[in-house]
Amino acid sequence: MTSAPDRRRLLKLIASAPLAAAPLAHAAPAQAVPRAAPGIVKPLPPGIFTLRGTNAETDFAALRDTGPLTPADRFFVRNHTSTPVIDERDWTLTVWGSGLRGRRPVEFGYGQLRSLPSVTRTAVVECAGNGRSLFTAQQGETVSGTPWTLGALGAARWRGARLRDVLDRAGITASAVEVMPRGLDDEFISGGVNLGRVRRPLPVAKALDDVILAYEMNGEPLPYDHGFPVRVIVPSWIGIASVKWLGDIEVSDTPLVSPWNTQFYRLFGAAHPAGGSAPLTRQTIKSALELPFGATVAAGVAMTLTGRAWSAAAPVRTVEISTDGGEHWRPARLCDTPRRDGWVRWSADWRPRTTGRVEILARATDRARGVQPERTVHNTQGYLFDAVVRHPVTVV
Ligand SMILES: Nc1nc2c(c(=O)[nH]1)N[C@H]1C(S)=C(S)[C@@H](COP(=O)(O)O)O[C@H]1N2
Ligand SMILES: [Mo]
Repeated sequence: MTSAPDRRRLLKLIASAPLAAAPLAHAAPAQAVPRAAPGIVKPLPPGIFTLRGTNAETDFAALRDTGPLTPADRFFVRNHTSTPVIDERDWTLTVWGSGLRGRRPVEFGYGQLRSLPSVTRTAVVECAGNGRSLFTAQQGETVSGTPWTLGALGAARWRGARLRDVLDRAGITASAVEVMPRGLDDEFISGGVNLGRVRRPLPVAKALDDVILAYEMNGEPLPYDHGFPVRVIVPSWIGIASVKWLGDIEVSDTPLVSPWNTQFYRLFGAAHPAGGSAPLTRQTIKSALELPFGATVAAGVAMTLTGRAWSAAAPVRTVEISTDGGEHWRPARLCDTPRRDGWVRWSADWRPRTTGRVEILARATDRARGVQPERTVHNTQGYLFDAVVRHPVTVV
């Protein structure tokens, strides 16, 4: 297998050859490069990823030997369509709309963006639907959408320009209320309807607070699948806010809508307001074992259970575990200093005594006094699963 930079160069050659005059190469970079999912550029080895349509979920057990940051080659991919291969020399960001002085659009080149003061920050990107399959597996409920287990997230160190600096330079006015970043990937067709390119409004208060226009992930240029050349990172918010392959940002003095804040990414169902909840913003609290579901372990042999816990509201405070289906609980050791927008690794020793099927549970609390509930209130699209997961293990 060739190294990452070689692959990138190769892909660029393939992508730019037939479309030399086009500003963006949307041609599938496929053929010459082996890959396992339609539209994803990087290799997706079994044992590290589970393929789910146009997406790839990280197998949680594959994080066991990784540190606090998820290596780019193990980071989950959530693509509405497919990864576009874009040449940074052809890339520009257009900022436009009624919320700019004189309503004049302003453009930024890649070099220009990189020459702005940079910020570096560790943040989790987690899909709002992470854990969705557990609504069915654990609560017997029907939900629509990609049936993720718990691996639709990753933590990385992102470096980029502050969105605030870009908006200031573009001439954002005091009357702007929302901004809407939009991706350069293909238009998304859902149920035969063209919903246009991925885009979702972001209130100005959040946009001016801690949002980054990232060009680096874990000290390297962004990989193609994670938004090269530039993506939005919205710390602590659901993954859809962190628009990849950023092409333009509308700045508006009136509220904006897109399918991603109207028909998707709100809570619908019996327990929610008629017509749906407000658009989702922050992610929730979860913990997960670095062990496959249904793993087999040996009776009488001491082992160390490991996992991770994370919360978007506040740093994790405690993780407790139960190895008998929830009857007895004990504290797990936290292996990292808990911080907001990151996860904490935890471990606990266990010597399984009796053979048979058991459920291991891990329950996190955070410093905002959040605790994982026993059940998550159902919503039809299966967002924000936060219940304690009953992780099946067979002792032999
Ligand atoms: N342009 C664009 N941005 C996007 C998406 C997409 O399909 N296109 N998917 C979103 C969703 S739903 C998630 S969860 C995250 C996933 O980021 P990752 O693929 O880098 O893990 O990207 C978000 N940004
Ligand atoms: Mo997502």
